[in-house]
Amino acid sequence: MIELFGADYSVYVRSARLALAEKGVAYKLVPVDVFAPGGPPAEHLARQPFGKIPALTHGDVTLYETVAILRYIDEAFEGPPLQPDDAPGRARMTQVLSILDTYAYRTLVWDIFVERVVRTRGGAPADEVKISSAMGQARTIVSALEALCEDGPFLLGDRPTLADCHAAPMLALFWQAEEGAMLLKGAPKLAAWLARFEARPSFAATGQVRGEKAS
Ligand SMILES: N[C@@H](CCC(=O)N[C@@H](CS)C(=O)NCC(=O)O)C(=O)O
Repeated sequence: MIELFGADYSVYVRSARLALAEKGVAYKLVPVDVFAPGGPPAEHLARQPFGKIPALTHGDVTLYETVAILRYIDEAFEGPPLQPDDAPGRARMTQVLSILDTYAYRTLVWDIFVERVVRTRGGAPADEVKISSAMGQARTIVSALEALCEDGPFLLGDRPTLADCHAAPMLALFWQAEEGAMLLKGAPKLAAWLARFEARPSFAATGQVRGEKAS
């Protein structure tokens, strides 16, 4: 049995859950709250020394870092392949995963979604300077992903890949912010892909609690 350690509000945990759902692999989500007062629990730091979620165990295999987990899910289990067959396709998928990790998560989720949507839910004002400073990078991310987006129905063509699983949780949150909705209006292929992917059963089955902690 796979155990996935994390929280249902986490973007990165949702990426792994989407891959498991698309693959049709059963797993148990074991709650870990890395934002708990006092920090991540010691037993989680033994699995993930940086104190992030998710981590995964499967028999003797323990993994952390979401992209490694995504590849393991695809390669260790039966089910529809979630990586392209050819070298250019795999490289393109890796390029998208890298863009998401390196540029998109912090900017789209923390600097824009958390500031505009989560923080203001509690009545606090958004940090407008942080949001405006993130907009240049957000524009670049959206236009880069729009340029890489195939005609569909999936991000990289005719079947879902790990790129869909990793991109959808981040972009779905970003879309909830007015800045995200505005930038996605200028990226029609990406917006249409996101709407289609959000309608998939895997997306509904991995729904996040829209709480204070959404990240
Ligand atoms: N490089 C890590 C990043 C994971 C990550 O940042 N997860 C967030 C939740 S979505 C987290 O654990 N944040 C806790 C913190 O930053 O203290 C991965 O790929 O798994």
